[in-house]
Amino acid sequence: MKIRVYDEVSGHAELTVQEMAALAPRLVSLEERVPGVQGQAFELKAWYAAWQNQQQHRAEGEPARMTVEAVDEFQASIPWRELGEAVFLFEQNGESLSKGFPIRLYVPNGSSECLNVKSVVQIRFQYTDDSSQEATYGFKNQVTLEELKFRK
Ligand SMILES: Nc1nc2c(c(=O)[nH]1)N[C@H]1C(S)=C(S)[C@@H](COP(=O)(O)O)O[C@H]1N2
Ligand SMILES: [Mo]
Repeated sequence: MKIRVYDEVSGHAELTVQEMAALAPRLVSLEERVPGVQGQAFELKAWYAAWQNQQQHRAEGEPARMTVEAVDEFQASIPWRELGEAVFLFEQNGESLSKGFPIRLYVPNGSSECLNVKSVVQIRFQYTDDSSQEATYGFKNQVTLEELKFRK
């Protein structure tokens, strides 16, 4: 299963877990960031920098937000400033994830545990979005009862 990476400046790519992890300058033990949860992870921001370095067209500044989407269409859109300690978990006990495959985002000290998106298959780096907006999460295209009332 591949992970699609979209970048408003650099374009997009499809990477396997192994390809993603290989780009990371170093791996971290998840326990260091998320007490009680074991596994191998890589830091989002260091990964992003390494990935940008490979690109022909590089962004001039940092992204304003990152939006990730999962296999089950759960998604989270998170301001860059909230992602300082964010990591992607990709391996536990030397094996690919049994819960959260292919990779799982963890946002330590983020505004909500709900941002720890499992089974991420798409990552989007946005530069033009409003970074002052709060983080949001939930199922894509979920229609609230209130909205239904107004739909014809
Ligand atoms: N793909 C996916 N990731 C998800 C969710 C989900 O429904 N789908 N739920 C989120 C919410 S609301 C919470 S509180 C945490 C729960 O994490 P846990 O299953 O490890 O307890 O996962 C988050 N990640
Ligand atoms: Mo949640």
